[in-house]
Amino acid sequence: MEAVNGDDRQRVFIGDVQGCASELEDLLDELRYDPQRHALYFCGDLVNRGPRSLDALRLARECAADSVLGNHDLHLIARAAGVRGAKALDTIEEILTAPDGDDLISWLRGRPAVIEWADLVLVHAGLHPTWTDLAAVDRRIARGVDWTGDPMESADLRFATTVRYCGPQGDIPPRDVERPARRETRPGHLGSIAPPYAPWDAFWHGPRTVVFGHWAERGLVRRDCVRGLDSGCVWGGRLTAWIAEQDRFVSVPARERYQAID
Ligand SMILES: [Mn+2]
Repeated sequence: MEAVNGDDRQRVFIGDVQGCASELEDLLDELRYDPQRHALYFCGDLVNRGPRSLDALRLARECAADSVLGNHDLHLIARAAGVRGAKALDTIEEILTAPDGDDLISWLRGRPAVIEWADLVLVHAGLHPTWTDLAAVDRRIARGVDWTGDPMESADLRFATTVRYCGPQGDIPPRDVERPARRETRPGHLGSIAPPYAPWDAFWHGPRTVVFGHWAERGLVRRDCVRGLDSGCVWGGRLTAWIAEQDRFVSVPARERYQAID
């Protein structure tokens, strides 16, 4: 196996956990997770909507995993900072009151928006078509985000953690542009949005492979230089891992449908 950054462990990427810690335990069992052999990376959104967000965060830390920031992680950080109120489907109160809550939230706050290797890029939602120097983007985010305010005020961070469709210059479709209805989206299907808009990865041409999550309605994505891992565990789908060195998906079913798709 080729050594990556002096580390010969296999890189295992895990899709959106969203508090589904039981399924994360099942998935680690299924992978025969071994910290000597596997380096774990999460696609972001470790927390919220699912039943065990606190345990999901603790387990990620026990595994010495890394993660990129997701929109739900940012929501937790903003709630902890007192700049946002609770949303109806939030399941993160237990983190805000836990004895190790501050420590877990400050760990999350230190996660980057993008992690990159010579052959791969990890981001929660997607990459802006005009981003060429990702390290510079990440530095700009790290410098620019005011963590005492709402981190979503950073346009770069908002894009990386929320984009689904965009135009060739990264413009987000106006609200009145028709998007494919959920019932019309199928796993792996790109969606029939009107040009110039398209799923963000239509503008990604490699050569590196981008690993992302965030888009449960679209489901698993396996295209040239793109791997999408959000298979909707919290919605009653599956929790999916992708082993980079084997180009192999491993997944386990949700034990329950924790949230109904509206
Ligand atoms: Mn998300």
